Amino acid sequence: MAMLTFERKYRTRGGTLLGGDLFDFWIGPFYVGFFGVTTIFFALLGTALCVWGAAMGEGLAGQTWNLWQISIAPPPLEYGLGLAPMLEGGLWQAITVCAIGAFVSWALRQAEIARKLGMGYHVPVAFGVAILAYITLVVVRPLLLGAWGHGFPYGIISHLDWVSNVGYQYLHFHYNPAHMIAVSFFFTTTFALGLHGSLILSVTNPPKGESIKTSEHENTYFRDTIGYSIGAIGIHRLGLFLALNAGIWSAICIVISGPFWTRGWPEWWAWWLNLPIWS
Ligand code: 07D
Ligand code: U10
Repeated sequence: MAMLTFERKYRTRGGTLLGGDLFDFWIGPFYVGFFGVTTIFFALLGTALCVWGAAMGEGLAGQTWNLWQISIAPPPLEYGLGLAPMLEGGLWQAITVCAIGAFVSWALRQAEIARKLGMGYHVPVAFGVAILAYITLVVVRPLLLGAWGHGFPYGIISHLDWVSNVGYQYLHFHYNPAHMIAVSFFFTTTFALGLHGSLILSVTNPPKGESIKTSEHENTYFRDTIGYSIGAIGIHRLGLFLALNAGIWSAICIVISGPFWTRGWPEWWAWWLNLPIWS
């Protein structure tokens, strides 16, 4: 079915999660929906607050329009879990609300589109894991530590400084076992997509005059090379599994740093040296 014919066929009302027929229409190629409107609302408001903060001097070294230096900092730790004045972290709190509002709206819009198309919810679930990692950083961990000041600052260089500082607070973050697992999953994800992308291009993009190859070729290629092929649907299951675990273990690695482990991460491995088998 040609794309336009297909769109005409599926572009019917219904399947919305909230608001019924309200905003249940398309503008050009974009589905609007109730959550499309809330996405735009939160994204515009949050961006405007960032620009306002930059104008009011929330930079790394005072007022700046240098994109690298602009930074909206969370409140000082003294404010604990309370609301802070606008220019002392209140802005960061408002922007965090907008960011979560926009991300969650986006996920719900993905879910509505999936419902309209009669598809599974895999995409919004996957994006939900990214949102989970973000919320762990700026809501769950600060709540557990007792101050919004434990959130990371919204700036390009400043959030890198935060990662470095928080990392060294635990002496050597590479020794965080959950960080190890998260990193292993990130690397394995790129490995799997590298294999999959190259395999698909190698069979579907033949030189002029040659025919496209089949899934038999794909399976045989990997059986010949490593003795096993996971299959066409299998590689996508594996890819989703690896990618979701990368985000989940990232969230775990940061939420245990502080709330559940306060010493240096290298020290955590003392359990290994303390095993009775060595004595
Ligand atoms: C959080 C993103 C969610 C995104 C959402 C949507 C928009 C819209 C619009 C552009 C989870 C965003 C959308 C904004 C934009 C337009 C149009 C995804 C998230 C909702 N580390 N480390 C990680 C590595 C070290 C430290 C994670 C590697 C050092 C700390 C990952 C190395 C020390 C924290 C990771 C390394 C240290 C981390 C990040 C190597 C510092 C965290 C990925 C090779 C001295 C953070 C949950 C992530 C974390 C984190 C990788 C080194 C400290 C596993 C490869 C040793 C403090 N590190 N790290 O979270 O876990 O993805 O966050 O050395 O807080 Mg680390
Ligand atoms: C493609 C395709 C397509 C196909 C295809 C294929 C591409 C068209 C047609 C081809 C694809 C395939 C054949 C599949 C390819 C496979 C992959 C890409 C990889 C798959 C990988 C996985 C499934 C798993 C990946 C797992 C990961 C990333 C996590 C790994 C985690 C770790 C290594 C842990 C790291 C952390 C550590 C070490 C610290 C952790 C510490 C703790 C948890 C504490 C506890 C620790 C201990 C108890 C350790 C104690 C140690 C001990 C006991 C050691 C003992 C040692 C001894 C020697 C005895 O396109 O379609 O179809 O076919």
